[in-house]
Amino acid sequence: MEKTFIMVKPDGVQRGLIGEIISRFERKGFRMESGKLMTVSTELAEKHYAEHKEKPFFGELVNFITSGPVFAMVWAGEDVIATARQMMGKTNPSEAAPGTIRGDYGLTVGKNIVHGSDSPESAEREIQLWFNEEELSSYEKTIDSWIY
Ligand code: IDP
Repeated sequence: MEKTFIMVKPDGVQRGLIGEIISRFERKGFRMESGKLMTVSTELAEKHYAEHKEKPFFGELVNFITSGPVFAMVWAGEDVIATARQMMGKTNPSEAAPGTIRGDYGLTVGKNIVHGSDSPESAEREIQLWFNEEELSSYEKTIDSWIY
């Protein structure tokens, strides 16, 4: 089963949206396999956003993601990577469609509530980066036969 890394960013945590975001993925039929509230170190933030190192907003991005706790998760399900990105909406909330997480709750690109891996390679890299072996679990739900 495909897996992806989803994170409620500090703005989403402060605004009380952890439950709402979990709920949307749960109701869709996806399965949470790991989840933790944590404060992000500068080192982890810089590794996570390494592809944006040269961008002018990199410093701001690292400062923001380390500014307060985040809720980090692994979600599993068929096509979860692409589907979760659809459910999150476009990076800039002003362009994200209503009904998406960013479209419903965000206003600016710097504070866009949620992160989700953008490819199978990123998902694998990010899951390894954010979770250690003991924190990763894989299980089945009896409801799965009604979803698939
Ligand atoms: P994604 O989160 O939708 O995958 P990316 O292009 O990978 O989008 O950018 C990572 C994060 O960097 C975005 O979620 C957003 O919070 C932030 N970001 C992207 N562009 C800008 C910008 O122009 N100014 C400030 N922050 C930005």
